Amino acid sequence: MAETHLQATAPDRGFLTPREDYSGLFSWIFSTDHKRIGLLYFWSIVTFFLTGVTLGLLIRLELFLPGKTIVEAQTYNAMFTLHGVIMIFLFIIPGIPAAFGNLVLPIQIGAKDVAFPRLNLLSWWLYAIGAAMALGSLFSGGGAPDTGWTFYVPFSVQTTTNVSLAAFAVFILGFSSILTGLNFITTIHRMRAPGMSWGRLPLFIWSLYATAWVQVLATPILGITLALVLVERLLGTGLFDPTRGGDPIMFQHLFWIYSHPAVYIMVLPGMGVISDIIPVFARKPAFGYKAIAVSSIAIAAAGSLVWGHHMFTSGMSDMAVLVFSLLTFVVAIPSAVKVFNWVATLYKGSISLDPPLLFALSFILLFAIGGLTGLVLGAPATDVHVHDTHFVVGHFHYTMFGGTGMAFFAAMHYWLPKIYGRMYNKRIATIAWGLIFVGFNVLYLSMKVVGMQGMPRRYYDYIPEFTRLNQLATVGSWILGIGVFLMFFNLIRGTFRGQPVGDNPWGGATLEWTTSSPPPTENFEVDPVVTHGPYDFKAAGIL
Ligand code: HEM
Ligand SMILES: [Cu+2]
Repeated sequence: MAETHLQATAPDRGFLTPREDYSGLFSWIFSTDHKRIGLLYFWSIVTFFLTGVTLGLLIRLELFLPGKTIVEAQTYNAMFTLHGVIMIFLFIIPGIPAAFGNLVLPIQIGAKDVAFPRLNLLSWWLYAIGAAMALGSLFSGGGAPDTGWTFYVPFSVQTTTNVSLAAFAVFILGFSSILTGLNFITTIHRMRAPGMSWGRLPLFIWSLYATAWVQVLATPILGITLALVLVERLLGTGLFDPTRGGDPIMFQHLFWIYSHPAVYIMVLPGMGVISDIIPVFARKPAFGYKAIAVSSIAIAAAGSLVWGHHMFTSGMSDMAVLVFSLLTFVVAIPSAVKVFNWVATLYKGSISLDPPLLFALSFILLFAIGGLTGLVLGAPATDVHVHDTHFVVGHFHYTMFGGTGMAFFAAMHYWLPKIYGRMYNKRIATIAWGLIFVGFNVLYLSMKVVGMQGMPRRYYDYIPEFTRLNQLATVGSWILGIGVFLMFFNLIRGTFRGQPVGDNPWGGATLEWTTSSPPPTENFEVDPVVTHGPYDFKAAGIL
């Protein structure tokens, strides 16, 4: 179907055409156009993601055999710390909201830009500065941080490595996240086009809205917590030191009060992407629009109350363990509501298996596996067995990479043709998807099994009995790695040389498909008036 919409001539370059006030690089890093800022985010996030992937491949290479394979233990500790910090704070948290939220949110609601364009640019600058500091922590001070991305005390206070700079970097990155959230909340409230009622918001916008509230309310807690670690390191305040009346468990509470909700900052926008993509490729209105929209808010609210499930083995009262476990299971309900509604949307749909849908379907399957293994961790009795093993590493890669990562890939295959006006090679995209899907499961399923057998995480070495499964995982990481690099190669080639596409290559009914590809600087030639819902293909004249 899509090919029939392709146009023969090269696209008008829209907002990508350099403007007069600045030229070259400056026309990007000083731009207040939300689409340019979105692309700045996108390409910087992709760069960090590929760096993180390379580190992941190196971690797996070291674990190919017991004992030393390629690096010393201290280097290994630095590698998984940097891998975690990059993947969490530089890729998965800002990934979808900052890159794709900026690219499409204003267009989807019919606005010319976000509410505070300069603040938006500041957010990106803070992201870039924070990222530079995080990378700088490798080469300065007492050497690369070795605490893992969670910065647990007392180790993070005692280690002589450069934790202070890394913690400060995360503090700065938090500001970036908060400013993006504030901008989106205001934009969604104040800038919708005539006719764009709350009941007509695309589900991606609903998910960004729920996410933005978590960003604004929860991120300051992380900032304060890491600032306290910094103060403790510099001044020895003793807040977390029991010999001075402090409490290391308090750090864990504070850290997870942010970092569990952060899981929803990561995954809700991903769910929004999936909710937008499935109706388009099933050529059916979203089943249960209201339930999907409300479940985003329910997940954000309930998900903010479950942080204690990270601390079942840290020493909490039995009553606290019981309550946190129960609440954890409650979050499964709105998550399942979404999955059921996606599947119901696909049911009897006229399905085209284009690359965005392939990634969306992988999201559903892999995220479901991640969620179900999450219940194993949410039940205290089974958590005691697998806590801090590779089972946990398998679980969170299934949710974060299998979930949000796949949604990020789905989003870029869905929206980049709109932004650049050109299409990548769909066959190569499908092959890359296949490699990613197979490699992913070989890698992380092996980790889960070896974790259940008792292999702890964050360990440099292991007993010979675990060798087979570790080798299998490492081979999986190669397949996955090849798939990832092939995917980006194809995408980059497509943005420069791909076939020009028309305004609406997929046949979507949301507003971004009514403007040209690439969109003009102010998004629409004629201010849009919204007359139908986001998945009403009939009213949009597409079906
Ligand atoms: C090719 C891709 C990847 C590979 C091969 C890989 C591999 C690994 C391995 C082996 C570990 C375990 C280290 C340990 O606990 O001993 C790990 C940890 C981790 N990974 Fe990945 N990973 C990949 C992608 C990702 C992605 C996309 C994300 C985020 C969405 C991610 C987030 C994390 C985090 C947060 C940790 C924990 C680090 C820590 O314990 O401090 N990884 N990864
Ligand atoms: Cu959690």
